[in-house]
Amino acid sequence: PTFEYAPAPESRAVVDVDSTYGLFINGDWVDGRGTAFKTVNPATEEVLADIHEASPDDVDLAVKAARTAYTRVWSRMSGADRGKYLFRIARILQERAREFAVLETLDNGKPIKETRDVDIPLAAAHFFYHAGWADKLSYAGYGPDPRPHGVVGQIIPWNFPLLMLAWKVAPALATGNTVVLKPAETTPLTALLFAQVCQQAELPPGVVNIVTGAGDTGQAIVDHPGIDKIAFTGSTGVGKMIARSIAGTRKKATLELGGKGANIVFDDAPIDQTVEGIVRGIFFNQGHVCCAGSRLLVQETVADEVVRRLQRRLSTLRVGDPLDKNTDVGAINSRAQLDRITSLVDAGEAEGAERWDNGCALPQKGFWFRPTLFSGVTQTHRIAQEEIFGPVLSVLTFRTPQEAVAKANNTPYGLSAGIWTDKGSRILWMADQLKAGVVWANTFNQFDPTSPFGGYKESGYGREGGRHGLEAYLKGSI
Ligand code: TXE
Repeated sequence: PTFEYAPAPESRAVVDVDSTYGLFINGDWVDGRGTAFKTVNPATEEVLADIHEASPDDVDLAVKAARTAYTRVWSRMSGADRGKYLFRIARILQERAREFAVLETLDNGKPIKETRDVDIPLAAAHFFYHAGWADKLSYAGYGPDPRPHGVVGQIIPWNFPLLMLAWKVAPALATGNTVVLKPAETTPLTALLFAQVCQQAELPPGVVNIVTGAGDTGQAIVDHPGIDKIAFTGSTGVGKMIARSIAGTRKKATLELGGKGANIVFDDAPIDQTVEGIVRGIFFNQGHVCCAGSRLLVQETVADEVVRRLQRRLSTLRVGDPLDKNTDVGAINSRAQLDRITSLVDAGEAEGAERWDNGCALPQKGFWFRPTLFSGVTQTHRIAQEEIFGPVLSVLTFRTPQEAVAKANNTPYGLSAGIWTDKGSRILWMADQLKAGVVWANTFNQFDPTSPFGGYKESGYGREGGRHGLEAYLKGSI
């Protein structure tokens, strides 16, 4: 079918979504032998396409193709030549950016202004950045002959489908590994479009293989004896299962798991800029962000003022058609995720926190949740401890920097934090004390391929991005 959207004449575009997609193995499309499933547009509940499921035998085929490509072609190629392919892929992503942005918005539900300005340009940037590394690994402290792991199994989530693919595929290829990648079952389309990009770039067959399916397909990748390393982004629960599955094997792993980031606001912070940062921290991408600032820790003296201004600002957020370029908050990615958000929000109310939402009208069809704020939250509330992964902010207060640090660190997670203050020395002290893989100062949710990203504690281990991210794809590392 052909999907048309026309929220405004100037943003009119057409994307063809094939009615059925197979698996991309050894440079070709093959039929999956599992049970086919459908991917839907979460904003309308319309079926976008039928997707083949990869059975364990299909995964085996993909791993074998990746192994052959690794031994015969990719690991023998010079870094400079590998880099040329990555540059080519990066340029094609830029050329086809509009097509990717529309498809991502259709399949994921996130606003087009985010796919247009963040997801797709950053995905291309990751390929450009890693293309530059491909012929410079020996100068980066990895010795004269840096050795890749071999075949890498990559399992990615649905919140940034193409971007998570780029975070995984670009460093793997730059360092000479080959890949079997599984996109999330609710957002497979841009990964499948990326397979076309691999063909267009004339990437040697088998270097990138894309298999679709849900947890069973993921588990088949994890368990396959031909896989040398797993790179996973997803829930802490599945991350733990993967760690258990590969324990005692030779397989390496990097795990990027959940988070419960604290956005810490001191009374000397510039208030307008801070309110914008808090909003960006939690309502960007409907809060489907592992490093979201889902807990606001605000100094008691300014707490009422900050909450008042936040409520005023949240009332201006435009929730609705993700393809409308003025939309700020799009659809929740799936019914299952909507149910998870709803049940945690209900728990917040039941435990005594005060719930407020912006009261906006929501579309009749699709999966939606109003921007929501909880005040009167205490540290033991579930909404202060568990990842909601939706547009919901929990507000807690503190008096001293020491108390802020103690509260910020008081969750099982350790992925992100933000500090808002005019005082440089306080930023340095806090950044040192916070158990978080990324700490932003007077900003939030800034991403760049040059910076390593990853967590502590139950947020996982290993880094992606920057020089540190390359290490995970070379022997001698985790
Ligand atoms: O995650 P899953 P779900 C968190 C967030 C969210 C919750 C549940 O809190 O509410 O997880 O989301 C594949 N072996 N995050 O259920 O199941 C699955 O097919 C191998 C945080 O969607 O972890 C998908 O490709 N793979 C997060 C990927 O794992 C398996 C992003 C993630 O899905 C598998 C997403 C198995 N046994 C959710 N079971 C982040 N860190 O950004 C599932 N998968």
